[in-house]
Amino acid sequence: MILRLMLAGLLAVPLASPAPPPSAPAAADAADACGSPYLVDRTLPNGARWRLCWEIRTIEGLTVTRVRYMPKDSRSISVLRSGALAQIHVPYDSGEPRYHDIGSLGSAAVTLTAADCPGGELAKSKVCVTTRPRGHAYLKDGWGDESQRRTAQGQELVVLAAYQVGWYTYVSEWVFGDDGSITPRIGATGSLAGTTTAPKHGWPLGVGRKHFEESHSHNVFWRMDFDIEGRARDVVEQYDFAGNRTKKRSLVKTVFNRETRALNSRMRWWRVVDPGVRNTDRHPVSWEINNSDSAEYRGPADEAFTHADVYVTQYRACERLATENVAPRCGRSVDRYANDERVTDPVVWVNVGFHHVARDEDADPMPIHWQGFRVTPRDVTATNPY
Ligand SMILES: [Cu+2]
Repeated sequence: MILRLMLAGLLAVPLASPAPPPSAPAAADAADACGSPYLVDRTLPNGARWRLCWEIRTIEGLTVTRVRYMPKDSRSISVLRSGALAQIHVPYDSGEPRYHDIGSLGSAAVTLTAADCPGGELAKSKVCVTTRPRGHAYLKDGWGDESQRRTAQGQELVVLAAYQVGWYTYVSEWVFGDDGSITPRIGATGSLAGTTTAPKHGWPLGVGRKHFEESHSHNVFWRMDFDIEGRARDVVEQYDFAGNRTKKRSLVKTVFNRETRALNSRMRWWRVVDPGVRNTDRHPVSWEINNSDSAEYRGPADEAFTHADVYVTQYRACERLATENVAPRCGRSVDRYANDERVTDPVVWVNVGFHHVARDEDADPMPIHWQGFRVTPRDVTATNPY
């Protein structure tokens, strides 16, 4: 066990930071794996603490590793071994072009300024680490008794980088809430490509109706390598609630013991659970995955990677990108990775689509449009984490 942890630690050392000395303790903790400026250790006002390493990888760009969450007055729990973008697939509505924007994001990282990082710190001019308000954490009326009234404002930690890819500028955020949530999201801004097309594939921009800007999709894939207190025992489950057109709803659990692809469905969600890690009420600790905001783009047969919204695969180091994965002895796209192998160390791939129909407001500089998904703690703490 200790040897495996040591090996995992050595393999996960960020490319851009020095390796820990051989005598470093074998712990899957960010503080042992990286130092300034790659270490983020932030306690938010409610006492929630997040600790992680970041690195800018040549291929995937900003990657968070060894992510640990420490609820107030509680022990720390590791959540992710790593999280990164895994592809931005941009097919245009006329059928062409069809871009795969990730291949060397690291070299496309935009230099950030203080204006891009309000209240935060810039690292290497490429990564911003900051905190910001997230609105109400809770509000409970006192029913006329002010002493019973409860209200609190939430905060979140943000680690972000931006990339220039063609005309677009992508802002990639990893958001860690003081409620234990993780929200990976990406915003597209910069400029429209200026591609003209037939009216049925676009929308008229500018003066008159001579220029039709071509509509397109941004199909963004994230790769999430969950390790809840180490890689052992982690299981992915799918939850559905049967009873459509009746009064009742019944919970239906499907355990993914083998690699699989899954589709979004209105009440469906997934979770990564470790039955061996319990909260103080003895309930297994898990993180829920919710992908309800996707346009669910489905491409032709030769783009089978677009045919599912979530993929669960067995961990493999060479399976890094959802498409255009270049590695000997490894598949080329995520639909090929998910081939019924037994899953003992799950990696979850989340595909979130946004169909971009340009509008007059998208004139330069184009207002940012966001897409992402939510990862929420489920029974990590036995009670309200505030
Ligand atoms: Cu767009």
